Amino acid sequence: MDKNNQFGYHAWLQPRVIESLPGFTLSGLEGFAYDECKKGIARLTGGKPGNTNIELSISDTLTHEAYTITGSFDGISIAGGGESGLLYGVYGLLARLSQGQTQFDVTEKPATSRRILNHWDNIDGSVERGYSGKSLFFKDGQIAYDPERLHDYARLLASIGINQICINNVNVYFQSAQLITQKLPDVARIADIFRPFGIKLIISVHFESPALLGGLETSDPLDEDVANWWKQATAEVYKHIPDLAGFLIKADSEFRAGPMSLGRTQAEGANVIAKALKPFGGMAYWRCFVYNCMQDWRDTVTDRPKAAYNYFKPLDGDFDDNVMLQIKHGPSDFQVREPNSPLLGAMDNTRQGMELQVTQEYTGQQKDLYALAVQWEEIFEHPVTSTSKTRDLVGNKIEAVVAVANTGSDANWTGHLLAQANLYAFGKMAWDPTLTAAQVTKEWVALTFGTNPQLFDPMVDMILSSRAVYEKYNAPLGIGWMVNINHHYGPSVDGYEYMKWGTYHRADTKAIGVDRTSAGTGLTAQYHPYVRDMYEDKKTCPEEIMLYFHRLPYNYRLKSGQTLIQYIYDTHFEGVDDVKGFIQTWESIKEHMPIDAYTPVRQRLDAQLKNAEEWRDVVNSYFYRKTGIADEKGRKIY
Ligand code: GCV
Repeated sequence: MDKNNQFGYHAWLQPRVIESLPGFTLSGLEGFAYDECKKGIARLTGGKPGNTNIELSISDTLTHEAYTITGSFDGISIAGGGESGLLYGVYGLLARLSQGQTQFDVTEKPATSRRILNHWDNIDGSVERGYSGKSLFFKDGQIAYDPERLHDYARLLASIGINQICINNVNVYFQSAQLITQKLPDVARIADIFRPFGIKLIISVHFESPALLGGLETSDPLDEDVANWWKQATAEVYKHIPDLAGFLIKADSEFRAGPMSLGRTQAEGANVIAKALKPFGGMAYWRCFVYNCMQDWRDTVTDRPKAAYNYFKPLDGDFDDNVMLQIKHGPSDFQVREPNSPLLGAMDNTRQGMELQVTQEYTGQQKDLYALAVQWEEIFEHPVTSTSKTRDLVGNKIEAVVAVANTGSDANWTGHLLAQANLYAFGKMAWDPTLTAAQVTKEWVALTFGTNPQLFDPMVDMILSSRAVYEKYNAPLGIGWMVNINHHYGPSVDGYEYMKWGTYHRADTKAIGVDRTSAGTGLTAQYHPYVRDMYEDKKTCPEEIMLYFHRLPYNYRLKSGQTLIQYIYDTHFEGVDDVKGFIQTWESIKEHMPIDAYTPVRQRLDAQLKNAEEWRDVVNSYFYRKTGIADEKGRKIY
């Protein structure tokens, strides 16, 4: 089937003629936004003639990305602070028209100025932790893409406010390291596609590039030749891509080289690259996913979640002003439930961005339905300092919101059709972190499927409940990591237990969990006192995260009166029943959607059910065998 005809290709920009709309004319500033407006209006009206005028203009009183939309079907004005703002205003109007709005008095400006997607795409065309086909940018060691598809992709991203993308994996191997030396004209052509949409490129670079690409004896950041190599290479990059947003660097992390292996600090490592970027206004995005991935599992003192704070907090103030630390939202690694990273907001003199994952590495791999927006709402809600308002990322010193992309060559971009909702939610919530999961999910369903209440309400409820459902059949109460090793789909309770990765639940016959309070590993002490005290005490520690901070006996009574073991049994049975409920819901709304939307999702729900059953039986059997405690309800445990 032609990709453009398959449901899902247009995502939330569905070509759906809305009969109640008048015909429109356009006036004002001609250019890219004007053309996008024209195309969008044709998509929604089918080119209906009429005389409701839309006027486009630039307003000096607005900031570059801000916009206003005013008026009604008597006449509409869109004003942008700059070209990007005007374009966002156009997409903003089209989305509102799609949802039936008729009067406009809107002022919008993004809460964060950097809303970034990181692609973990390899030059061979594979995508690390990608569940939507192959890379959109690379194939067989070359830059290779479908220009029309990339153009459509750029439009999708711009329509939700994303303004930077990193095109290659943070795990940089030799060929992708060469992007900044050998392949610049090709990278520049990709930049050309994204530029009119207000999206700038980032390139992941190898920390040892001076040695690897430049033939130097060392990549020591304090070596003068190394500094010069970075300066020259970066200048060359900017000749080809003058508006490159910067470089992204994963160093001293999971077998990747970094400054530490050369006896230098993270700041010294980041600054040598930042200095090369500085004359061009580029940013060094420096990841903080630094931990010992060769831990002896017998070592009960080292605690991986403490690592990032331990490495970076003492360096506050040492980083150049064009270094942005990129900090994963939780101290572990994109688990279903984690506290916020204690490093977020902890440094007064260092620029910080928060990294999320739209790709569902540990959250169902786009086979299982999982509403990430629900989790992000909690993450944004949670205070990282005691003084700032929650959901005020900037007040909490978070200047950038980054997410690992969930898109690829699959016709519907995200593999699971409903995983489009996660990409949509990311852009919208990065723009406005005060939006709720319910708001963005409703918007996505309305834009993608329309507002027929017979479909709309059940679909919204199903999506919104999906995070809680996945959590029920996954690892309990925030303990995480009970996944199959390496590929991270499906259950393996002890899979990571006797490994080097620093991810242990330490379950025995009596209790489970790692004590991370002051009596244990002391992770709690890394948090602001307000947050520390909450986690420190079992009475105030939110129950859903209890096993992240406390070691509990299986007969520990939760607030519900249930014992921990019974909670594990009950939630795992419930999770499976809930997935059966998803299938019923999907069947009940089948007639209200196209068959090519219904069928692939139904297939994924069937796969999800099998996965949930596997989780239920593996987890319940594991704990039954460990404890010998029977299920109060007498259900079958293997
Ligand atoms: C890109 C986890 C993932 C890796 C990923 C790494 C990272 O460990 O499993 O695939 O590597 O995080 O974020 O750097």
